[in-house]
Amino acid sequence: MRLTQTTRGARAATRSRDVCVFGPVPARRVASVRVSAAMAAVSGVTVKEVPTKPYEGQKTGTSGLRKKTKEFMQPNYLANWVQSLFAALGDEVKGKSLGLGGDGRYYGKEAAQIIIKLAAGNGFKRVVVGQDALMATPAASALIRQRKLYGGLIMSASHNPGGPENDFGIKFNYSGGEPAPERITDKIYGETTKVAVLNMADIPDVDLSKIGVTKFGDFEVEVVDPVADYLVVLKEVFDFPMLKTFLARKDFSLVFDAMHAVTGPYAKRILVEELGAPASCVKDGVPSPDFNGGHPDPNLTYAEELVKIMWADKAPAFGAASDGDGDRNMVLGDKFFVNPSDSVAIIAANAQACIPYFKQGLKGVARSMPTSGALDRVAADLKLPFFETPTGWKFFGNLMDAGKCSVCGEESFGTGGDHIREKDGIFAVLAWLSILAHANKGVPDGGKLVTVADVATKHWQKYGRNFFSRYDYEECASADADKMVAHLRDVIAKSKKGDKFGEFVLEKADDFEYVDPIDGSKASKQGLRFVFSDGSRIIFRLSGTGSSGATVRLYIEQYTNDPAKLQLDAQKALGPIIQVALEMSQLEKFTGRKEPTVIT
Ligand code: G16
Repeated sequence: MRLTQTTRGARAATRSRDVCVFGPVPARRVASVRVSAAMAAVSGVTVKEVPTKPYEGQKTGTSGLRKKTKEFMQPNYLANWVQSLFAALGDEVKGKSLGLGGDGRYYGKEAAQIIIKLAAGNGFKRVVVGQDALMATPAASALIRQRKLYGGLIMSASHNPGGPENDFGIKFNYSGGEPAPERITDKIYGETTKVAVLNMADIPDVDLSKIGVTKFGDFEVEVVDPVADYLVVLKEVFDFPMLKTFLARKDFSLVFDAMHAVTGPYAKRILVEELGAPASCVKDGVPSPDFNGGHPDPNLTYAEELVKIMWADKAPAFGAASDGDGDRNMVLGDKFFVNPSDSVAIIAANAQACIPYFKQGLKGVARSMPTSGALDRVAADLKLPFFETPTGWKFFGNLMDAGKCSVCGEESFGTGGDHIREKDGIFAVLAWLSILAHANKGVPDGGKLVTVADVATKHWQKYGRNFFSRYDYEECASADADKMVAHLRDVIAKSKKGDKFGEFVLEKADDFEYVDPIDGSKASKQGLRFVFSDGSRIIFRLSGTGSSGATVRLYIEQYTNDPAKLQLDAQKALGPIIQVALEMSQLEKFTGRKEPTVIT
């Protein structure tokens, strides 16, 4: 990047001391940009009114706006959305503090500078930003809560690949640290269709590589350690000394795959520096703008290097991976995959005994609709309030704020607790390590270690097993996917209780609708589901996180409590119901796809 005069000045100033102060910066003359002193949103900061025109399609998906990086890099594309957000929030942002960070992907640093200028131009008094514009999503949620910020912007397209040819994204989280609810995202979208002026503070770029405060009049930018606030929260949740003792066992070893994404620095700090694990346990721990050309999605397909390690002859006892922005997780044992739907159920079942933060017991639990019913059985056993929400972490926020949910999870490799308001990959790792540490308390080092597989098997023996699988058909033509959905709606309309689909007898078929028990808001068309008399389910949804085309998701679930079947391979156990799903949807006919892109 070529440095402008002012940028060089700013960099030199921030290098020389921790706090640098700029006076009002003289407004530059820019063609068609109006500079108005009356627009000084914060004292001492001049604001330029930059004319702009709306872009089509800036509608927020399951989690923020995700598009191709090149789309985001078009003139004012990002700025339009951010300005629309601030317009949707209105006057209440004036004088407030905004959090900012991202997963380190390509365009993040430039985007941060644009956001800082817009924040100052729209009346925020302070931006608290992670060093080098880095901040894992759960850490951003923790930062917002710890520092009582008005909210925060997270620059990430999560598990989607990064780089100039791939994806970028942005989302807003509110003061509780939770992703903005639909009533706000709908409002933002409305603003994007009419945005005409960007309020840009006329300030130089800020050096984000150095921790410290930079002041421009009454506006300030504080660059912070992206791990620190989050670590404080995690220490309140987990018993760090117990974990440290456990990780010191000679018969236990672990590997954490950061997938060249944001969790590398977190894993080094938490697992290595705090808990004493060897530095070599962190794989691919340096964040890279394009995730080293990889797809930072912690599943059996995209985390194949970790899978190889965990299925090798002398595999570590524990393996985990996290995604681009650190909110997803995959947990593995020695040659053992923990399905995310099982993972949240197992964490919930063991939370009170193993995790200090939950020692009074859980207030309730929740899962997204497509997630398997394993958690339901734990809730029934522990007599806990239970909630089934649409896909999207934002739906858990109200339940947590109302004190009705302590642990929640999704089949999409998301697990979390009410310590923050985002799903939390490192939380899941520490939760599993806590469960293992507890299970091995009486086992001498070098004795028969209770493994991840043992913990899961014990759980299935008690509750039965919900076999679960998800088939993803990525980047289908949107029109084809829409036709398949229309066909399935037709099947639902024509179906009735008692109809037979293969060997399965229909109990009900519907398009999932959710009424939030706290604020009464309604979310419709949240997935087409077929529920059968034995509790088996087939669900179809279109992903809301892709950046092009349509990703069809097919979720299949079947329960057994037959001890002889507990250890069956999930794909084998689910074979017949998968066939039923493919036939009823005519997926191949509509999409032309013979095989899924990813099987979980
Ligand atoms: C986001 C949401 C999750 C959701 C997931 C998948 O995760 O936060 O709640 O389950 O997308 O959504 P979809 O099935 O619509 O693609 P992330 O990790 O991508 O931010």
